[in-house]
Amino acid sequence: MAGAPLKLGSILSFCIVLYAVYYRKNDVGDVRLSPVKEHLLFLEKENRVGAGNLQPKVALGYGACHDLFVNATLLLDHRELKGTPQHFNEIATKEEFLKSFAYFFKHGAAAERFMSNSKLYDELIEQALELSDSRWAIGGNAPLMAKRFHMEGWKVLFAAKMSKKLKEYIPKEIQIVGDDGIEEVRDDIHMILEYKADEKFGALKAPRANRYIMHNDENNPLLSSLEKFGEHLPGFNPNLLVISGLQMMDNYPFKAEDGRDLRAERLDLVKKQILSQPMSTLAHFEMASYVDLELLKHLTTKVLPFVDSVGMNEQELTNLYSVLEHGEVSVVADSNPRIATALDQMRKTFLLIRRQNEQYKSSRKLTRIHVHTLAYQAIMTVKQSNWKRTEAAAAKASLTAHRYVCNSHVIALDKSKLLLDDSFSTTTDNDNTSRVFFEPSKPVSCWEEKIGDEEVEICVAPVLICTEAQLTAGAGDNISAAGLVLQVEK
Ligand SMILES: *[C@@H]1O[C@H](CO)[C@@H](O)[C@H](O)[C@H]1NC(C)=O
Ligand SMILES: *[C@@H]1O[C@H](CO)[C@@H](O)[C@H](O)[C@H]1NC(C)=O
Ligand SMILES: CC(=O)N[C@H]1CO[C@H](CO)[C@@H](O)[C@@H]1O
Repeated sequence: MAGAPLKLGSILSFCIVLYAVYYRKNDVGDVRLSPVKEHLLFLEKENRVGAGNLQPKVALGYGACHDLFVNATLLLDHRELKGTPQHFNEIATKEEFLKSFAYFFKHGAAAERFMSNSKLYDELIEQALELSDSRWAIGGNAPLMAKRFHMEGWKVLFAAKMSKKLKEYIPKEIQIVGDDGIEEVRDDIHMILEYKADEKFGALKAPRANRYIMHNDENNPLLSSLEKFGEHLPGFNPNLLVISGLQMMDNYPFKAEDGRDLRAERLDLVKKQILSQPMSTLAHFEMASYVDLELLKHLTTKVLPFVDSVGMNEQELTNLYSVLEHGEVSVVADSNPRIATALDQMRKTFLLIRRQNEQYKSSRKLTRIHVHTLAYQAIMTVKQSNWKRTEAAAAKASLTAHRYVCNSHVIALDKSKLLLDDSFSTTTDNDNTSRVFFEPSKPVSCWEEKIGDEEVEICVAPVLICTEAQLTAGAGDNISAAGLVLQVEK
């Protein structure tokens, strides 16, 4: 007789366990999502810029292109992939293309590659245009970041050679400099091959949504708008100068007939352009996906020592650190790194660039690093530097990441998830003092620490990851610009 209540008891506890499992899977996320959203929005609302005569000014170089967005797995046939996925610095054949795409797809890693075979490139564009959901948009770091600054109320100047047709994508208030306005320009086309999380390519499965970019540029590698930009900078007198688009020189050694290194010469002019700015103008460099070691080394001597700020994703951070520390390119890295790992790389990168600042006797020193990943935004700024509102900037970058990927201004909680645990280590050096508890009602965690001789502030904001990805390419431009918007005071 004693069996019955016991049975009822165990059924009851079984149900509780089931309920708990169900609850954890479906609702526990929601419990944190709502306060995280509310507080991120609160930080954004409390920190507006660009009103009235306090309109800050930004100038952005270099280049623009016409982006063709394509569904990667519809364009490419996995059955044509012979052999194993493999990485190539540049792509010359269809076989290399498939292997290279498969390599990054498998890792869910962002990539940007040059295709040296123009005939194949044009054929692929034709095939892409036959697919019903392919679409055109304006591309290039400078115009995308320019549009974002404009949306946020800034006055914007940017440098690019572009056709009249491409210029129609740019709001009229934005000033474009770069061509003479007489000669018609042929726009460079970039193909953006998109894929979603868990999409299949034959036997391969993408661990996260991402994109593989292919280009075959003619205008952009030469930074053909650089000189015209230089003519306009003194009159415009920006508060912020953004240097981007240099990845179009990747795998373009540009040797002149007499053996001169034309690419190094163009980069020397970039350096001169940064140095021509008064110290009151902050300079930001937007990293990208580089594979050419010679170009990367030029960047570490001709560009990075002379800027105040760098922005990048997790792949680009690992690559930059690897080049600075080991003189080696890192082709692919963890597409969803732990916070502790990313922060350690940020600290080391900071110290290495600081060493470059000294070696090249630069009057500017690195005072800001912004790293954006799928799961979080991390911004480090030097105390006593000119960067403001790091906490709000991280929040805004995080909201922008969600909005961009979901293609919606409204943050829908049923399309959001968090990939963070309830606490995280700030370093992989296990010293037990370094755990930060993640409080949903105060989602952006900020703290101060010392790196080398510098006091810095670090803020980490969780991203409400969009689970129904609409867009991935260009997210970095929106996110980096959104982070900068709040950090510059006119
Ligand atoms: C590409 O097309 C396939 C098949 O229609 C679809 O399942 C997938 O979601 C599409 N991917 C993207 C990124 O739109
Ligand atoms: C960290 O804490 C654990 C458990 O509290 C302890 O066993 C370990 O020795 C600590 N490590 C350090 C480096 O202090
Ligand atoms: C989500 C978001 O803010 N997207 C913006 C990214 O930037 C472009 C301009 O380049 C805007 O049109 C988008 O609305």
